[in-house]
Amino acid sequence: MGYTPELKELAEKVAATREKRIAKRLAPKRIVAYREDKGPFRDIRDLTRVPGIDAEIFEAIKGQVSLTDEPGKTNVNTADAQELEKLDGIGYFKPMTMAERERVLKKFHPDYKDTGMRPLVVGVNRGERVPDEFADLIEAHSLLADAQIELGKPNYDVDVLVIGAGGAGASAALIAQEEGAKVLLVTKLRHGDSNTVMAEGGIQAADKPQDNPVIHFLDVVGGGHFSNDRELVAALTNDAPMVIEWLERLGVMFGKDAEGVMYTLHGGGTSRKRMHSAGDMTGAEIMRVLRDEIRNRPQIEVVEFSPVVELLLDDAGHCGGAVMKNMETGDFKIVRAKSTVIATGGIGRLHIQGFPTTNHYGATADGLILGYRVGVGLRFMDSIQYHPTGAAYPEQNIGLLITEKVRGLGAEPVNRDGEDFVFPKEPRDVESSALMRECLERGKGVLTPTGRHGVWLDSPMIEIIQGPGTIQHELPAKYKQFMRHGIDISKEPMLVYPTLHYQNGGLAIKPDTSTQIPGLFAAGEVAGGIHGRNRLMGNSLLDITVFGRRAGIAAAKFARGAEVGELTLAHVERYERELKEAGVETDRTSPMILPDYRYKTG
Ligand code: MEZ
Repeated sequence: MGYTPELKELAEKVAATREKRIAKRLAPKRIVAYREDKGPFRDIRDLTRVPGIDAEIFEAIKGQVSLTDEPGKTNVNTADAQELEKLDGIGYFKPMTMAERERVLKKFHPDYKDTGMRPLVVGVNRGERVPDEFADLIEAHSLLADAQIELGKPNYDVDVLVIGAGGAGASAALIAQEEGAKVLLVTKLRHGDSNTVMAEGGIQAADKPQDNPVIHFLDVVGGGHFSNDRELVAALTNDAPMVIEWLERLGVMFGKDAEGVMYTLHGGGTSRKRMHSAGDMTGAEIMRVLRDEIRNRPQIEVVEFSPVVELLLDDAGHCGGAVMKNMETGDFKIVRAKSTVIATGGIGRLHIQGFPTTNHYGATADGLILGYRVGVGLRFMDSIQYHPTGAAYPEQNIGLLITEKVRGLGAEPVNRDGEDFVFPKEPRDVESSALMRECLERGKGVLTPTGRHGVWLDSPMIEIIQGPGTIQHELPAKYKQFMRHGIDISKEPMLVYPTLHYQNGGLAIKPDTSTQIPGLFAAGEVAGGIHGRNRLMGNSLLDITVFGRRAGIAAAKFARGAEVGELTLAHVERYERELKEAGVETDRTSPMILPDYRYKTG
């Protein structure tokens, strides 16, 4: 199938400017000067006539300046270029200043819109704004509201119950078992069905000589607009090198150079190359190994197709397990557990503000609902991450992830006129907003045959910069995914537009993953505060393993000293009363468990 003739024509404009754009990239110490008002400089000494460029500055920079006939919008990344900021008419896309970031975010990022969010009317975070789609689930009845359930005869009796079997849940289960706990791992789909397997581009860890966890910490906090919980960030970045070693020991095959040393790349908002990857299937590779490891440990029991529908508290207010539903028979099963870890992942399948998503089918916010009903507070739930590069074409791929590694390897976003328009490695929220601005305000995006907006992601740059064969070696999944539709991404660019990728917020936790309910822990995407208002690439695979491991340790430790009292669902009754008092009249129930994509009429 490939591109339509109209799109092919536009893709040719990208090819036409490619060489020039790459020349700028490959010569980062050259500054290309052009004056918008008076046309190109004809002589390097023209620079001395520009206000702000005195003889001293001229001497300092003249060796790095070359002249061009190409109007503005050139892209030069060099600290020396800052000297030229005073010179009018120099166009290049260095990272935006904080003020520029704020401006583009406020105008284009969906979180900053007046619509699409509302204050909650029940629970710990009453009065705080969250996306409407999520509020609908919070302000909904329990699936057990009218159920008669016998809690006195549990079907399972364990030390540690782990809910969710993606990367965080699997890490928690492994470590809890190593700590001596009897572990039950339950999941609503198959073991491993999770956003972990959808994560492509890498996992961050400051394990190179030019890097360290403090620099990583600063990047994370800067990327999160300084809103992150600092103690959680310290846990994340300090544990990172150990986690890479742990994963490698278990068998994860990270990409290595000819000397056998793991190589690393940049991601958006990272000041050092610290992205470790396994091609463009890093999450799938990590999940493969964690799942195998669990399958090799018969001490860990795994129950699939069994979503948890409600947590259980005991008469002392401690978490004492959960009620799960067998998806095949519809029966409810009771798990009594001395401690419980929620690791149910994200929210993408709620399609916040109508966005398509990169997320797996089960990402329906279940753990957030379970935790909120027993009284755990939420943080940053008004902050949703839109990955800058979701597929915008072909239609079958809409919203699927085009990993940030594509930009990490050298590709850049380009508009319909073949121009670059943004530094390619801004933090995600900023990059996404810049892509939206290019389409929605500047009218320089590309319209697909079904009327979707997109910009080009110039993937053929990668092989010119990194060498032939790089795409098939480093991005094998993307290559195949597009080849299936007749598009060779090593020769033609991809059409992309932001897609719903991640919930930045979640359940409030401490660095050991404990929540305010004794015996209840949370790890992975379901937890909030680590990434503040914007997560950087590669910190999610890191988060799930760092905090998954920490949850395993803390839950096993808690279980060692715990006795479970009488199990109750009193909190459900309380919640139902609260809904009534708040005047919520609805027949909605939650957790959602599976998204409903049926065609509806009327
Ligand atoms: O951390 C992520 O979200 C990730 C690795 C995504 C990607 O672009 O590949």
